[in-house]
Amino acid sequence: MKLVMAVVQDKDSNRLQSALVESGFKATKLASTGGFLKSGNTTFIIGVDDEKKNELLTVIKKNCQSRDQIITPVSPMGGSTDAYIPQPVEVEVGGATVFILEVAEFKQY
Ligand code: 2BA
Repeated sequence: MKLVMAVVQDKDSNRLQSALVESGFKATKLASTGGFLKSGNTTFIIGVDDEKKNELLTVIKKNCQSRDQIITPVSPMGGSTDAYIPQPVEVEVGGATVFILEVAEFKQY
């Protein structure tokens, strides 16, 4: 069994949640915050049998899209803050950042 942790954009989370239910995957949805952008994203934790892992990854890939996001850093990326004029920076936020872990044991009581 695997534990799949997928960090996705909030905009994709409802669509992905529905697709997971439709495809028969059990998932837990957590509100999370990206360390870099400091804005909300969504983390799904999904326990899945080994043979269903690839199907799950296909569902995640299909329902999450990457987008460009403009951010304005509040301080310069290193160096002095003297005469610092914030400049918007464009970053591409991925469709999904996925971690796949081996599950040692799984129990439900
Ligand atoms: P954030 O940390 O808010 O990052 C959003 C996007 O900003 C990233 O998209 C990346 O394009 C850019 N970025 C992140 N750190 C950067 C840095 N030090 N310098 C320049 N640009 C940077 P993604 O890579 O697609 O990541 C989307 C979200 O997935 C992240 O949100 C974070 O919540 C999570 N994530 C990504 N990699 C992770 C990792 N290795 N461990 C844990 N969470 C991760």
